[in-house]
Amino acid sequence: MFDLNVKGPITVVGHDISDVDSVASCLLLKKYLEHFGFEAQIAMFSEPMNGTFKMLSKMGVPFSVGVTKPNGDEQLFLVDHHETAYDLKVVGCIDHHPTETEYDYPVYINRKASSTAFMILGMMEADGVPLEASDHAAAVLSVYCDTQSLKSTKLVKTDVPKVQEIIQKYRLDGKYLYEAGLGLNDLSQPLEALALNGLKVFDFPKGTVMSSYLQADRYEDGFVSELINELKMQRTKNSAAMWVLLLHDPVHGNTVEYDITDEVKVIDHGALISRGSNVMPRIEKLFT
Ligand SMILES: [Mn+2]
Repeated sequence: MFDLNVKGPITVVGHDISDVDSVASCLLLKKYLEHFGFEAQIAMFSEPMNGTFKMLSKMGVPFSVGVTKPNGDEQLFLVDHHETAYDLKVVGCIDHHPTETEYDYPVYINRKASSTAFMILGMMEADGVPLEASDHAAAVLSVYCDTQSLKSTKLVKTDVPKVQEIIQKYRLDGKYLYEAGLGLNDLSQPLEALALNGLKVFDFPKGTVMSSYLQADRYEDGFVSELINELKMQRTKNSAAMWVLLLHDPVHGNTVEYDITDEVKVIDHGALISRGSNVMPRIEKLFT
């Protein structure tokens, strides 16, 4: 185990708007610290990212914690980030976003890894901490979520055989891992919730533009027309000049854009594109 000289409780914390990797890292590190006799608790200083607890629970890792304000005397152990926005003492950090800056925390581990939780799982194994199926499930889910289902350049390729071995050994749901990792929406949710997914409001000089998006691997025609009708209504209700809907398909690599005004203009991009860099600059010009 790393050399940690701390008295009193240690507060393990992920980054703000915690994602699956942050929460999984908290769970694993807490267990690790407790195994070696430390008192540890998990804190969350801001709401987690939408769906984080739900995804973990679907993988057999039921956990949730409420948002609290720091009281000032916490001793923080940062996971999945290396700098805290809070004015609190930091006693340790384990992260996978390597930086040029060196931090003088008593424990500072920051190297390339498929996910922070997967790195902590490896440390636990190496140090003989007893592990359960749920620890493996949390770590593997965090890899999928952090690497867009093993596709992004963040993936450390040598981790893949071990990830696959864990999936087989613990009979994890590979299909769910894949969908969760790509951030695919569950299209059986109520239409209004789907219509407002990823909502952003842009106040341009010549009018307000609202935008939402979905991610799925297929969209039925009937579903798309119902969705557009809902958004026509939402546009009127919110007095927006335009509603930009993006239907992303990360599996086949395509985005279809619907520019909804009194008419609907459809643009099939033929590639997976980004709202921030590919769509909004063009829309902004129309309303400036
Ligand atoms: Mn991460």
